[in-house]
Amino acid sequence: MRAVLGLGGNLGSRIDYLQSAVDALFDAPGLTFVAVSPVYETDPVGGPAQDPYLNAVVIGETMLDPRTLLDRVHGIEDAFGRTREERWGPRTLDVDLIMVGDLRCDDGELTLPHPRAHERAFVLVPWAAADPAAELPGHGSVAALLADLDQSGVRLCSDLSLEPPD
Ligand code: PH2
Ligand code: MG
Ligand code: MG
Repeated sequence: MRAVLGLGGNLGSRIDYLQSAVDALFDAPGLTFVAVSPVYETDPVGGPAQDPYLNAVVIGETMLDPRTLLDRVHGIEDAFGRTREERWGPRTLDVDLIMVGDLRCDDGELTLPHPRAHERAFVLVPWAAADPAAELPGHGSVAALLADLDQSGVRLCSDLSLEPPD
């Protein structure tokens, strides 16, 4: 199954947190690297007044249960100093499961596909850059979703990039 993960952070050395997340995500069996997007600086969406984010998307192939992936994601967020802080507030590192194949689930702990991905330019712009043919289950093509979204808060950082995992 194709697994798409969104990466974001707006505290500390933002690019280093994102690179650490890419490395750690693929550092255990069961998730194989496919692609990583360019890096974007983005205006914060929701929450209190806060600094701009860096956002990117990373794509893998997996046979893992999404709950196993979610445990891995939480372990990585914890390892990089994230506490369960204010909803939509500032954070060093946020890793979100955007989709895992065509799986649907909604059990309070995990919702797939991500319930707000279809309206978030800071997810869809990097995703489309990494995979121009991307489809979001239940919502159609990412390129078509983007055609209806304001992308003015999402700026390509041509001086920054993420390496494939080591
Ligand atoms: N994440 C949030 C809330 N707001 N805004 C931007 N630009 N980027 C994010 O990753 C982000 C956000 C909660 O996860
Ligand atoms: Mg998030
Ligand atoms: Mg999150």
